[in-house]
Amino acid sequence: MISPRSALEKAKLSVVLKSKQFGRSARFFTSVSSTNDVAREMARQGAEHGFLVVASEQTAGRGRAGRPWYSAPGAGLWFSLVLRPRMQAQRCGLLSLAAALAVAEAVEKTTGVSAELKWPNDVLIGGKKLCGILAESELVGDRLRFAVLGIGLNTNRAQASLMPSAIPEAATWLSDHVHELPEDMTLLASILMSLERRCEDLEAGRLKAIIRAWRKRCVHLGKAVRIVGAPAPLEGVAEDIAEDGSLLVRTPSGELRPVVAGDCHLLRA
Ligand code: BT5
Repeated sequence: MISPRSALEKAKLSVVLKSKQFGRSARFFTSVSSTNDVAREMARQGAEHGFLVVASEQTAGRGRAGRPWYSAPGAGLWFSLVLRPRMQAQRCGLLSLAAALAVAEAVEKTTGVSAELKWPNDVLIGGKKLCGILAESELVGDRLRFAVLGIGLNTNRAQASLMPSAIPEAATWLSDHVHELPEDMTLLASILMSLERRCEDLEAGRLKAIIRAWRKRCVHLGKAVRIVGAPAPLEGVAEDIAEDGSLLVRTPSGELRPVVAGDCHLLRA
C-alpha cells in the first residue's frame, strides 16, 4: 500500500539526494513483507540499477539464513536496492562488505557518532548491532543477472517498543546515541550516495580502498573469535580481511584459514 506519508517521504528524498543513479527511481510503501522480495520482483520486471524500495514496516523482514529481522513501523530505515553491477558474480560477496562500510560512513557523517564494523555484514555502535545487510543475487548460468541489497538500520527505539517482545538484546538504535535524530530521508540520501561511491570502487576493482577502510573500523581484528555457520566451527585470531572479502583466521595450530561465510563471535577469553 502506498500512503500519502510515503509520497511525502519520496518527495523529501528527491530534494536531498545528489546521487547519479542510486534511489533516482524509487517506490515507497507503508507495509510490505520484505523489501528484498519486492525489489527482487521489480528487478525481474526490469527495474534498473539503483532502483530503491523503501517500507515503513516489514511484516516478514529477514536476515541471513532465514533469520528474522524486526522492522516495526517508524523504528528504522528498511530498504532494498536493485543492483546490476558490472562485475563478476563471484565478487558479489563484496557487495555486503561495501554496503556495511557505506552505512558506517553515512551514519558518522550525519550524526558524528562513530560506527564500527563486524565481519561480514554488521554495523555496530558501542558493540551493539545498529544495522544488518542482506545481499541476494540471481544468476543466469554463471553470470550475475541482478543483486538485491537489503539494508535495515535501527533509528528510533521509542517506536521499537511496538515490536514483539523478542527484540534482540544486542541491538541498538541511533536514538540511543544522539540527542537529535537526523531526518530519515537525510540519512537515507547520505547512505545512498556513500553506497554509490563504494559500488563504483568495487566495479573499478578498487578493492584495496574498501578493505583498508574496513580494517580501520573492524571491531575484531587481532582478537580471538569463533566462527559459526561455516562448513565447520572454527576458533582462532581474526588476523585480516582479504581482498576477496574473506576473513583470515589464524588457528591455534598456526594455519591461516580464509573464511568466506558464517557468523563471527568475539571471544572474551
Ligand atoms: C542481517 O542478518 O543482519 C541482515 C538484516 C537485513 C535486514 C534488511 S531490512 C531491508 C531488507 N529486507 C529484508 O527482509 N531484509 C533486509 P543476520 O546477520 O542474519 O542477523 C539477523 C539477526 O539479527 C537476528 O537473528 C537477530 O538476532 C538480530 N536482529 C533482528 N532484528 C534486528 C534489529 N532490528 N536490530 C538488530 N538486530 C536484529
